[in-house]
Amino acid sequence: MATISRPAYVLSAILVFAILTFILLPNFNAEPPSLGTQAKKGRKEYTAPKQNVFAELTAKEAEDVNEFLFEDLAHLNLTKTPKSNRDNFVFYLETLRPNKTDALAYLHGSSEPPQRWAKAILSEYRDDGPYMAHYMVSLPITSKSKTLPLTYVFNSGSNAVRIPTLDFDGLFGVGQSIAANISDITLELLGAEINLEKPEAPDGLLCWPRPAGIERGGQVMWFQIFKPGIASGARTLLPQGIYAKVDANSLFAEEWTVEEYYYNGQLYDTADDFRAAIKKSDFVRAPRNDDGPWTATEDFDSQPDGRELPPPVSVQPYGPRYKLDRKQQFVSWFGFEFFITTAQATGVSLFDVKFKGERVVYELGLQEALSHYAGDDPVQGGLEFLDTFLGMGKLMFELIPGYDCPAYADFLDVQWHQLYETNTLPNSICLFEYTSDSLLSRHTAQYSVTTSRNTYLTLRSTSTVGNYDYTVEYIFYLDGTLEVKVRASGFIFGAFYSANSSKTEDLYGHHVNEGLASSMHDHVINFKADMDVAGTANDMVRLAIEPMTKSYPWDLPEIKQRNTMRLVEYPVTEETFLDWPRNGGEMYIVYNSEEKNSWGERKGYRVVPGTGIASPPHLTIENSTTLGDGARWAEHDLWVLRRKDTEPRSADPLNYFNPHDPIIDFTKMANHESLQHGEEDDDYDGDLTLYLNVGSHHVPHSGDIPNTLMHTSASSVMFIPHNFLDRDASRESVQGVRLQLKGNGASGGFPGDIGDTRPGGDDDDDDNNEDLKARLRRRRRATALDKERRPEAKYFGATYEEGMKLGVEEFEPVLPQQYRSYENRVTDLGFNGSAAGVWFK
Ligand SMILES: *[C@@H]1O[C@H](CO)[C@@H](O)[C@H](O)[C@H]1NC(C)=O
Ligand SMILES: *[C@@H]1O[C@H](CO)[C@@H](O)[C@H](O)[C@H]1NC(C)=O
Ligand SMILES: *[C@@H]1O[C@H](CO)[C@@H](O)[C@H](O)[C@H]1NC(C)=O
Ligand SMILES: *[C@@H]1O[C@H](CO)[C@@H](O)[C@H](O)[C@H]1NC(C)=O
Ligand SMILES: *[C@@H]1O[C@H](CO)[C@@H](O)[C@H](O)[C@H]1NC(C)=O
Ligand SMILES: *[C@@H]1O[C@H](CO)[C@@H](O)[C@H](O)[C@H]1NC(C)=O
Ligand SMILES: [Cu+2]
Repeated sequence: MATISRPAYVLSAILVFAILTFILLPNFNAEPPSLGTQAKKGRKEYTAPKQNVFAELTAKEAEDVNEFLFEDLAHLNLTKTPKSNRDNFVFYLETLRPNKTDALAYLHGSSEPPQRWAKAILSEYRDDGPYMAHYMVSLPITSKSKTLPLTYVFNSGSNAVRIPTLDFDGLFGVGQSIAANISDITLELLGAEINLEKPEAPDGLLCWPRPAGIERGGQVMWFQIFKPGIASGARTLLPQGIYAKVDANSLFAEEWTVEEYYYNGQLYDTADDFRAAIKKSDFVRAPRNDDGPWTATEDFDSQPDGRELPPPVSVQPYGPRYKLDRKQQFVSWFGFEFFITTAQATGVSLFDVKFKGERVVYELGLQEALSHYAGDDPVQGGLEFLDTFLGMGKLMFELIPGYDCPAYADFLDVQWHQLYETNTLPNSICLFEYTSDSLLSRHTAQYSVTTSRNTYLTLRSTSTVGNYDYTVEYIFYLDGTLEVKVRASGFIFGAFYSANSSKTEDLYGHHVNEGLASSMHDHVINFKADMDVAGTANDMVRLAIEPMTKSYPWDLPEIKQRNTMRLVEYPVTEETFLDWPRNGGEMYIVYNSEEKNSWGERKGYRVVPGTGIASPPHLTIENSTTLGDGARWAEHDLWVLRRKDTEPRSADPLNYFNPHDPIIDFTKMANHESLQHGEEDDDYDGDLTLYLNVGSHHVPHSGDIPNTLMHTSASSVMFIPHNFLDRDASRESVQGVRLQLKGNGASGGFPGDIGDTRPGGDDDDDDNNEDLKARLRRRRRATALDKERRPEAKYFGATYEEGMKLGVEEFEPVLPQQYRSYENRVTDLGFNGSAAGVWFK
């Protein structure tokens, strides 16, 4: 926790909690440790067909831009060593991704790569306070480079957002002062007092404000006392039930005053009123919420039957089947091809995702991760987080080989640039193939049985935002299906349980420990999917499955009317939301406007709730009091919009600060524009962008203690080929086996046998008859087989052979030697380095 320090001026929507463990990540220049198999080491170099025009800035580019800005924006008098937000400085740099038309002209045409631009976010002090201001700088830096205000990606009309404070430290000072001023009360009710010397001491107390403020011309904030937690940072399980409401309208934190206190369902105007009440005989104490073994994230000691053996794991003795260009971050796997890139706010995105040579999705990436709580206390009642504000990309820490991802996975480093430094997150994205325990297909016939393995490709990262670890993955299947999936784990943000039967805690969760209630909340995590199904000109339709009553001539005279069902197509003609239909009664399909498959059906991809606990959710709360217009995308499942270069994202991290007038207001994007194209008076080309949500309605129960589990928190959306090709694409790439049980006869031979009785037909040399000849060869073999009356196993795709050598590290990587980080820059939802800037001591 920060020490008490100078005043801070704080306005609306303030987050904070902090306790920052200082960094950092070691020795980035070290060779990545060798992971996985020998086979992987001997892999051939692979070069992407095109360069990655979406790639994050290199360290050199960032350095050049920093230098250039000092000259080009000399009037701002930028400093490398800011002392507060009164100084102007370059806060962070990242790639400004090229406009789609320019990128496509290069990727799918013969143009040169598009002009590369950096996006620079400066902390700028203006007359009415500090701002975060956005600029674009052309690359590479030469005498011709220029800096322009970056406004076109926002819809507020401005390139800047006012930051409500000069220095966030003041907040923490106030929290400490609150706790210190009522030490006698905290000792009496909680058995602890704040330790100003060592704020993180396990027997001390912490006091933070709830992130969202209450608007009242300025700022009112509720603070709550927490215990720090002993081992794993369990503090969000340790709210203490004493709250203080602070009038934070003054510029100077020293002038902030406590307006009232709240404990166990009672409000007290002053600390003395609170003291007096405690002394009365009718004072009712709530149970204490103390740390203890119950918050421990591991049980190292229990030995139930079976724990003496490790579980089965997956190995990859012959190396991967995908091709990876690490430099360009390009992947190719059984018809799928895509570029990977990252950003500090949003983590991993994919670009130009193709299947069998045709584009399916131009861009797929996280936009924002919202969690919104409800509760009958002043903190949980208004708690809400927008996690890109803290940095879903910046907080992507190193993955543990053998656990986060198979030991044989490829691991990629991520870089980001802030305050004139390049930070590297080692091994924070992994890529691997995995074979599911369940099949992709199987079929039993009279004399044969055939099975195909479901092997898929996963690209995974984990973002640790305060109490939660979010695992984000993109999964590719052999049939052309693409899935985006999010899982959450970690400590819930619990509510203090006051055991006051007349309070309404049961409305918001369950009692999960002596002094702790769970606190219901919605996780709504937004992704952009710029669909380009076989090209940019697309149509969205709802294909409904509807009951109907109809009379058929062939039914007469017995049946006059038959109750049955049918398909009805409803085109989506204007920008709108769609919610997942009840009973799965509609299919949402993106069709190409012209391209058809061989059967005359439009080439399409279906968008569908995927695997996980249930249909992905949208926000239950309507017109959220705290969110304003800051995250309207959360209110429905799926949105269909026109794609525009001026609307590249559904949200900006700085929406946190002015939710009632955000720099990206989604309502201005989803504004019912027509999606019809090819019309005379409109040059709209039919390019669609979808925004969709995953997440969960999280009602934590006793099984969320100590941590929420990934398997029950998972949710996903899938993109499934729908008449995209002429038949299932997985047949040509899948690995499996057919067992021929008995070769001859009317059915059940190898494909092509049936009805093909021409004897010796393979002496015909006509090339067109190659297929027939192959069938006959198979048939003769099958006949021979039949005579011997032995089943035959025939494999498609390669198989394992004898003589493999596997080291123990294929099963159990040598940890911690293979782990490069020695400290993680996890925050307890702290402001430092958030989109709002850094603290200055
Ligand atoms: C520019 O910055 C320097 C050093 O930070 C400071 O001494 C000087 O007063 C500043 N000038 C202006 C015009 O802000
Ligand atoms: C992208 O397109 C917008 C709108 O046409 C334009 O204002 C902007 O300058 C373009 N950006 C780049 C990087 O070319
Ligand atoms: C704590 O008490 C001191 C001394 O009375 C007072 O000046 C200060 O404002 C109090 N702090 C808060 C946050 O109320
Ligand atoms: C319990 O809470 C209710 C309102 O939430 C309050 O009126 C009542 O006084 C509380 N009871 C005690 C014993 O604090
Ligand atoms: C939310 O706002 C919309 C539009 O103003 C309104 O129609 C709806 O009734 C509101 N819902 C609630 C619960 O306030
Ligand atoms: C905040 O972040 C900056 C930049 O990374 C760092 O230098 C500073 O020490 C951090 N402050 C705290 C209180 O952790
Ligand atoms: Cu949750």
